[in-house]
Amino acid sequence: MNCFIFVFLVFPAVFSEDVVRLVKPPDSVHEGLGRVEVKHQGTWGTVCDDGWSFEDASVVCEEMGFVKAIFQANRAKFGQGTGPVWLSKMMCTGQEKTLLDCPHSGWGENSCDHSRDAGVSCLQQGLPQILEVGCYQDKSDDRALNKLYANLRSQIDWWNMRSMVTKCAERAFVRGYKYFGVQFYGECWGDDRLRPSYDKHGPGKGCTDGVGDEVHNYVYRFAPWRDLGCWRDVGDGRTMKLLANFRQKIDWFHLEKTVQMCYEAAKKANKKFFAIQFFGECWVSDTESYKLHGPSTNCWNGVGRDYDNYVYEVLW
Ligand SMILES: [Ca+2]
Repeated sequence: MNCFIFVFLVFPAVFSEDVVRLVKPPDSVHEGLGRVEVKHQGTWGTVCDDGWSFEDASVVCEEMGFVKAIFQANRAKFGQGTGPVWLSKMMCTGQEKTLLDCPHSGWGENSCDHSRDAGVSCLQQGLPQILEVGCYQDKSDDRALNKLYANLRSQIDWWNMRSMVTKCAERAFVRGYKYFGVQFYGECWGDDRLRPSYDKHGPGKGCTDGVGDEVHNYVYRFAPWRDLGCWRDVGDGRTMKLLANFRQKIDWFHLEKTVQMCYEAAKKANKKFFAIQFFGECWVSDTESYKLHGPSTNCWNGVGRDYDNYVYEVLW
């Protein structure tokens, strides 16, 4: 009896609480993208794209636990919802804890319909390291990378063109692309093949500041490893196994080349983790044994010193 009364009294309060959710389009394989919906007076409804800005999208992405917003979506890009269009003219500063803390035109106070439902695309996790591949020619009738996955030409920052690389990278990453190119200063070209033929028309000279011109892609790829940081090792009872020694090949101006060589050796040996110690030694393990003696602060950028492992995980 008591229990029945408890349920009866408490649940209406829970149901009437305002909350926010993301509704994925049915064909989407990614998390962190969808139509924004809010529940008010127990009924789910949508948000109008009138005044829908990057700051508004940022608040939604952060309250949903994602790293950051990639872009705000207008015009029901992620599908039309049903029920009331609850909110419009959102005016978040980007600092709010939830979309519900942002000023707006009033609950249900708008003349929008669902063709203007707002959405967001969020970055789920930090980007892997972005490696430069180089500048390559493209042809409009035979594309080197097969998909124009974002056209950001209206958002080019001409004083900071390299910022386009990050914008294209975020959008490539959520699509699962391993390679992408920045063309015509603001076009993001990608490819769903594991090893696309980005070089089919040969290298070119039409790139500046990390981006390509009308007929060039500045091509990038995501590093096939994840950075796991610096860990202490001891001379007696090693935490990993020495697989290869690249100390004779160290390029002191490009230590990332050692990371690349060790990655390739680890991949060939079918090892899950690899580490650079003493600037040029390549150590590997199948388990998280590298954690045994705890973290260290004694590494250089990406490589360990004499008794430290800078550890990476092989992703693919
Ligand atoms: Ca706004």
